[in-house]
Amino acid sequence: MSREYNENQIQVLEGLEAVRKRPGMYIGSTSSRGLHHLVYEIVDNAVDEALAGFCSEIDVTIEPGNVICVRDNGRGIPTGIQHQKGISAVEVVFTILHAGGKFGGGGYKVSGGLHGVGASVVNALSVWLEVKVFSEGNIHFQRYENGGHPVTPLHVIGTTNERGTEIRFLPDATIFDTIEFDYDVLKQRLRETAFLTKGLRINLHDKREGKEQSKTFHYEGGIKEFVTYINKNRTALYDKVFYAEGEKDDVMVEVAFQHNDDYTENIHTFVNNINTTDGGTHLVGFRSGLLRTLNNYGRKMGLLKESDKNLTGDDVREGLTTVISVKVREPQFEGQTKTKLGNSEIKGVVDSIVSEQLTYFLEENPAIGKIIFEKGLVASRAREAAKKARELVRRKTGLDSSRLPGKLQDCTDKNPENCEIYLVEGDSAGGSAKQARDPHTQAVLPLRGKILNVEKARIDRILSSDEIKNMITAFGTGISEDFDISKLRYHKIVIMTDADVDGAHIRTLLLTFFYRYMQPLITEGKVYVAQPPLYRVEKNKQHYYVYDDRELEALYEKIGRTGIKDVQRYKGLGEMDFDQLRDTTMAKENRILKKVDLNDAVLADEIFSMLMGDKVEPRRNFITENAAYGTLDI
Ligand code: TTJ
Repeated sequence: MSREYNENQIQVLEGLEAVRKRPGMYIGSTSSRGLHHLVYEIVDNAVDEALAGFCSEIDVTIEPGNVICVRDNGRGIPTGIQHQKGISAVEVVFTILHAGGKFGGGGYKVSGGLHGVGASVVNALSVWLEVKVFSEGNIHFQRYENGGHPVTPLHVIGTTNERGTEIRFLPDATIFDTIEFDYDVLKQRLRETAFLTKGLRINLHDKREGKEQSKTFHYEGGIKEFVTYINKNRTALYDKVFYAEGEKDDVMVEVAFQHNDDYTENIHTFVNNINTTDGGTHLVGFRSGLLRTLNNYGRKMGLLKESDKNLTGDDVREGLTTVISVKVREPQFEGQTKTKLGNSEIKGVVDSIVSEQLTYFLEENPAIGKIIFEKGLVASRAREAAKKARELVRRKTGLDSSRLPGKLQDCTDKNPENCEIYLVEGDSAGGSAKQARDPHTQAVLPLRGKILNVEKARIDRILSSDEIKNMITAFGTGISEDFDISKLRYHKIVIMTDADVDGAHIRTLLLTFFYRYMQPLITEGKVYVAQPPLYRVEKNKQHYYVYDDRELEALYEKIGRTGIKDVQRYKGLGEMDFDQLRDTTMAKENRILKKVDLNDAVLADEIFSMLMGDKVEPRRNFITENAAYGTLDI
């Protein structure tokens, strides 16, 4: 069914070729992360149809062979000929760059956002892609191969009484580092998408052999349920979740929050469903509306005396979990990672919607008003005390000085760009690491046991922990407001813990600490996790290192089960000889380092609050669930 190419189509194919030449420019990277972006690109189109009010359900399936299928029950991509190009609208969507937004009929398009580069980019990066449109009684079909070349025209292949669009594609393994999809990564993202689009049902299925599972996300309460979800392993201070919704000057605003008894703030902000991890004007508007309204309320109710100072923003945000979602017609994203909302008009809109509806909420729920305000008052007093303690600690320990911790085995190279610091669990592993390292560029800092639970402690206690003080002085950066990444003494911070539950705990604690108090370390990609092997297998004088149980099975398949001389299972780093540790985990030529991103840290924080929090039930559930998948070694 091939067809002659006209000039238009040749241009089109050149466009898609450009995507294949520089995929990173379009989807961020060709790592596993970029791979998963392909799915979001496609799903976002269906979400747009849901936001427009014409789609209630989306199915996302990982099929055997890592083929992705996305199906919605919307109106279907238009199948008629587009006069401008002389090809069908479907073909335009899949072969012309940046054609994503053309058929949306206005609206607040998700697919025009951050990586909203459109379905044609997915097509360009696929071995093959098939589209089916179910509309007006017919099933329309087209297939593309080899990076977006149509191999059939759009044609009718049958009749139907369903409506919707279905896309199936196989990512190109010559472009991506891996085409193995991670169910949990998609699960996390699709859950978030469902929270942000209330009423929308999203079903995720894994149909790969041995991995069969599925999950449905459907939240009638939208971001209100998102807040409940974030707080589920924490102890909420009151049972309602504040929720405000409004539209002003063509901007749609939704805000939900609830306080818990922790000391940290959890805030997630979104613009057109895109996670704005650097905040921006919507966040600023929320903060000012919240603070002014609470102080007005405190004055009015006599909770603040005439001589008392107003609460500060920090006071009212202690233990506050918030989700903000705004829909903006022409969002401007700023900052290096383009994850900060710049539109100045949004601040006032969010401020006024929050203050108006919060004033009303506090009047209706005076008991909650009192709890919130009193939490702020306690925080305010504690903050004053902590400030004094912190100044004292700073002076006593010389956190700002260049005196390095005694436990640190520093490297000799003083250029931070060449230097790495290994954070190692326990003194004995620290000893092996010291012998295994390259002393020119690799420093080792042993950490003793569990580090402090930073979710449950204010800054004064955090700063009195030796392990934390050692890290701060070794890094040279300071902490929280004083944090300065330009002073970082090592450009790689490598967490190296045992491959067991305790190791996982310590890793989680460290990530949580970095996430809460040294976040730029994570956003600027300075933190890594070392991957020590779990087994050493010896056969015929050859040895093999294996990183998990699945790999061990695969190795047995490959080399055969007979004649294996020795299988050593490393319980901890300390059991490895230093040369084994060097060859497998520390030497730059061989080692595998996993770079930590903000998603990992947020997840760590979530897992952490569950493992370490006050509630027993979620902890037990987590441990049993994960023990079944073998990710936790219990
Ligand atoms: C646009 O306006 C006219 C009616 O159809 C609208 C439309 O394009 N709807 C639409 C597109 N629904 N679903 C899609 C879609 C779904 C997936 C999974 C992938 C893509 C590229 C589009």
